[in-house]
Amino acid sequence: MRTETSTKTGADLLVESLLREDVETIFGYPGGAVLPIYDALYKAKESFHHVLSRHEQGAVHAAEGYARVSGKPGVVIATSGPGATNLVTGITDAMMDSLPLVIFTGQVARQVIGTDAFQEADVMGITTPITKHNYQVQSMSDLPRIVREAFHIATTGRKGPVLVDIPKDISASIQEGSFDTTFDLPGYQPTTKPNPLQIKKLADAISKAKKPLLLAGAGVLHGEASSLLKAFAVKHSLPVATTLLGLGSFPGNHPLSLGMAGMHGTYAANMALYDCDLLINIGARFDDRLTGNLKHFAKHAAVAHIDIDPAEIGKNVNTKIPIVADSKEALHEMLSMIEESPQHEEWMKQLQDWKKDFPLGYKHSDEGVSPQWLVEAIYKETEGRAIVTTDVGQHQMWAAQYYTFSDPDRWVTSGGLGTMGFGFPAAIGAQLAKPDETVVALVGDGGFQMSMQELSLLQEKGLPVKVIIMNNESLGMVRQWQESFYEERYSESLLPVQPDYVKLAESYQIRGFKVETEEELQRVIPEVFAYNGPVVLDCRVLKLENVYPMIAPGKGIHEMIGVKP
Ligand SMILES: Cc1ncc(C[n+]2csc(CCOP(=O)(O)OP(=O)(O)O)c2C)c(N)n1
Repeated sequence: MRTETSTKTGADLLVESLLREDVETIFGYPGGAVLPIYDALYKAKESFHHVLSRHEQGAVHAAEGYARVSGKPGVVIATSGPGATNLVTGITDAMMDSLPLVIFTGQVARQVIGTDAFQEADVMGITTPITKHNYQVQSMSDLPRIVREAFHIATTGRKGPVLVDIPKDISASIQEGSFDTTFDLPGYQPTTKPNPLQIKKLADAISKAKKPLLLAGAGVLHGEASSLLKAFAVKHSLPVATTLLGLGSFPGNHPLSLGMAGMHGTYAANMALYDCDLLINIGARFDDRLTGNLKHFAKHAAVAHIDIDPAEIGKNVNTKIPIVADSKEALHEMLSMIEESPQHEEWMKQLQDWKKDFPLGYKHSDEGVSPQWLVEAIYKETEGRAIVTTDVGQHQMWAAQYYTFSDPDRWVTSGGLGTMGFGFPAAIGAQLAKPDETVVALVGDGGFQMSMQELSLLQEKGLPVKVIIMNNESLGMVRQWQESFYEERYSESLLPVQPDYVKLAESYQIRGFKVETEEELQRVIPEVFAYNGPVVLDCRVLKLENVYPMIAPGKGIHEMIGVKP
């Protein structure tokens, strides 16, 4: 809380507010309604690193990647009308995956709002259902408080995107404004500490369980609770399955890990979810891609659900032990209050057998690069330590299956919304947040073509992102569903006409490679990672390979197809 008075423009006040929030990096794109803001940023350019995306959707996905790996809020600026509407997919993506963003949109001047003024869009109406909260600033003196509130709301409780719409007359007006950030949000008081009585109930359930299972979701990562999760699992010898977004919250190579659960999860993880008698969900949403047909999901289990968002508890799955809390606080209490471990030797033996008898696997082919092998080659070359971002589709699932994440915050994917075009700009944000880390954007040929204009940023900023296109000349996941459920009618899912990605990369002064065989890949991959700069690798893979195991739509979690001993 600070109160100072001086003569400033609204845009100056905004810039000052951003400095007070320790913002260093801003992703954005200018336009008429944000000209005063960009002018103020120009004057403060020593203080910020502004990243000029080539499309506003690129800016918001980059901000998501930045937020995901840094833990800090991603900040985005776009102009009114088309600038703001271009953000919509990314904002929805951040909302679904609980990523903290603060987005500033320009708006037409207050006196013309509602007149269909040039580049006017009802950003408040459009973004109300896709933001955690949104504001339209009505008075310059409110601006510092609103910015403070926006950062507070985005980064506390269940994190998410908050939008601040700023009419141009407010950003342009010069006033004697006071810098007052005092706020009071009585209706917004997220519960972070667990109720000890509920932890006691959980302790009791654990002591009696014969088939206990921990399910770790993205909430473990958002709560920075990975090391506590590991300590708790090890203390009681509890097996752990992770969701797609929870990968890395528990080491994938740990003996207690069952790997990823869900539509393309491992046999062991899915059967454990089917058969367990106590399911302890920490920070997962029980979404349909995880549960399959709810009729069969954890049907023999008492369910405990730990979530910072009370609205998630009991939403999809009946919950016996609800615990509203931050994952770190909850695990902390669980570690100190729960002493008695379950007697579950038989269960552990069963799980080991499932792991051993039904591992993930694929057959090599002489006809080209196996996509799974490509992921394994990237894993080996980066020693499992890269930050990996993906688009959505087959490559995303193979990355989740074959790149074993052992550390938190190295996996950046679009889980809830499933947004093609996410992976490449998200990698740019991740690389900006972690300049010294190896960042791989593993993308599909379909998804990459939705955001490849951001190659300009690799060139301009010299970011050493390794873009690896898993190129199956198709919208692979759509093609797979058409093969499996639509009698091979490949309606608009094949992409035989492709750009020359090597020339495309070279036109941005980026190194480009193309490989078509595993031999070539083996030769090129060390070069890709040894090179201290951006690379685009067009890797042609088998066109008809499918992702397995799979739970077909409408089926139960135990009804996987493509499981081979
Ligand atoms: C923006 C958007 N449009 C459409 C879809 C539907 N969709 C899901 S996966 C997929 C295919 C993706 O193809 P590609 O990027 O080449 O990846 P692949 O599945 O081949 O690995 C499509 C079209 C989507 N997820 N996102």
